Amino acid sequence: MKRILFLIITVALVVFMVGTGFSAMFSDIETSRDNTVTAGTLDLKVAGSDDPGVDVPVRLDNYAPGDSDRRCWPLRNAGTIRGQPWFEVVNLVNEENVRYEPEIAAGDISDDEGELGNQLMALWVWERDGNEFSIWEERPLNQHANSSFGGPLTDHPHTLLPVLEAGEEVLVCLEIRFVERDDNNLAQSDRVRFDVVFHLDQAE
Ligand SMILES: [Ca+2]
Ligand SMILES: [Ca+2]
Ligand SMILES: [Ca+2]
Repeated sequence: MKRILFLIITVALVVFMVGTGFSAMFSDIETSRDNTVTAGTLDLKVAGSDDPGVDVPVRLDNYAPGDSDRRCWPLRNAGTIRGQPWFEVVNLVNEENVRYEPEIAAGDISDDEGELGNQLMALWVWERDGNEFSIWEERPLNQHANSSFGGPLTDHPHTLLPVLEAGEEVLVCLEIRFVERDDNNLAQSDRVRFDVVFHLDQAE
């Protein structure tokens, strides 16, 4: 009985081997060699620079009611993959400097806080190829503090900055207008400081 079982298994094995390629028929093989995966790069340059060497274009001195100026930051994707730029305004501080006689006469009673940031109207735009798009409506500079702009998840996403392909650039500009109003004297010699932090995030 064992012998018959052994014979059956042997015959079955031979039939299986012949049926699955142990026979000497025609065949062919090719190899795709050196497959690799390499990570791309995402590298933001602001006016061609990286931290801590990024330019500070907003240095408006002796600003007076009626003055208006626009300063721009060129943002470039120096990496190899596409990225979504956005930015935020942080560390905004209203400095009083000295309270001069006209400020006191106008009713400035706060020694530790300036009034200029409320009298400057600020407007963010982006420019490319001679076209200009508003990023956020004109508002007092103080209202831009601790806000983010231009990205799909930012506080003010109503106009997105354009996605930057590798090597592409966009100009982000801030227009600052010193409005004329009755209480301008409160802001004599005052100074507003702020930082603008630019981001570039990987885009779809
Ligand atoms: Ca960089
Ligand atoms: Ca004050
Ligand atoms: Ca003041």
